[in-house]
Amino acid sequence: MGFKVAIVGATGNVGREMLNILEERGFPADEVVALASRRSQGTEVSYGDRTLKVKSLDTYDFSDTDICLMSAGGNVSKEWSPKIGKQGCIVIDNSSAWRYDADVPLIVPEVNPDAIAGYTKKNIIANPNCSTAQMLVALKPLHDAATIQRVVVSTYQSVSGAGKEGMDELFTQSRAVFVADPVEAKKFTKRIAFNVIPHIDVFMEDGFTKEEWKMVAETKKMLDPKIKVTATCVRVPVFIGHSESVNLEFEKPITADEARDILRDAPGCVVIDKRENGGYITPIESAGEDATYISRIREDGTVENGLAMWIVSDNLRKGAALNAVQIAELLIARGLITPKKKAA
Ligand code: 11C
Repeated sequence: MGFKVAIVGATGNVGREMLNILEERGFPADEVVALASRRSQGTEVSYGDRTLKVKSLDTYDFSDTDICLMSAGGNVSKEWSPKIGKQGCIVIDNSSAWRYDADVPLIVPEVNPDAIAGYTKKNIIANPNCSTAQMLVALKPLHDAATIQRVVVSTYQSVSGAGKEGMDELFTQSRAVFVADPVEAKKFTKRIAFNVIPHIDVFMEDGFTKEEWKMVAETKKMLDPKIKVTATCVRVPVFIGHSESVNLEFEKPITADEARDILRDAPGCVVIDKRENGGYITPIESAGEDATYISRIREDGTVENGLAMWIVSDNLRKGAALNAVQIAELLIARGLITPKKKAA
């Protein structure tokens, strides 16, 4: 007997990718239910070779559902995740609504799998921000080897991080530029086509943005509260795949060769690092892939025990949907969940 899984936000970029990934990985689901707001009720989404009709979240009863993968934004999650959790269904939430709650584990399975046991307080598990998830997949094995003290990261984030509207805006603006139509900015604060925007999410009082703050807070919660992190998050005209330029300062010496060897053996990591033309990853190549790619690993002599590197991953997969499905797989692997419906 398999699990009953609900996807909330099934019509969005991440919801659709969740359906793809459940199917691709042969997740042991007997039934998958696609849910969204009343507005999307009746819309069709694909789950492998099946077509699912989207049902309304408002009227759905979760009492016989085992796992809810939620990707419908913070407000929906704040309202619904506790109600769903109280019905005995474990919520794996992709929004930022619960990530910083001490009673909710924030999990990247390659980084802090043991923290998952804490989910029982609220029946909610949080999925990190895409930029943090991919960075920590690469940083965890290096931290274990030489103890990271400080991280300086600049991101190059694709428009799909801002949802389907973000992708549509890049497409529409690019077309408008080519046909000399007026270029309108709606989703982003400035034109994104043939431009970059150093602003993601809202501004905080200290001048950093919330996206930058998330990278700090989530690294501390999942990897090590002692690590100092400073981030600059930038939106770039790329459809899928977030890239990051990362400078690390370690407590102990570590060479670029040692880091490369460690990352080659690390779960979820693929090293592509030839010091020649094209010997590195770009976001286009990461789209549709599960790995976190690491390139341009080099010693940074401006600080003691410094390394610089380039980290790229598909933000909709490892940054969101894949990580959520991996969390569900971790629950099963650790025997923390069994299907509510037993075989007849
Ligand atoms: C972006 N990282 O690229 C954001 C999207 O906190 O889950 C995900 C926001 C979040 O715009």
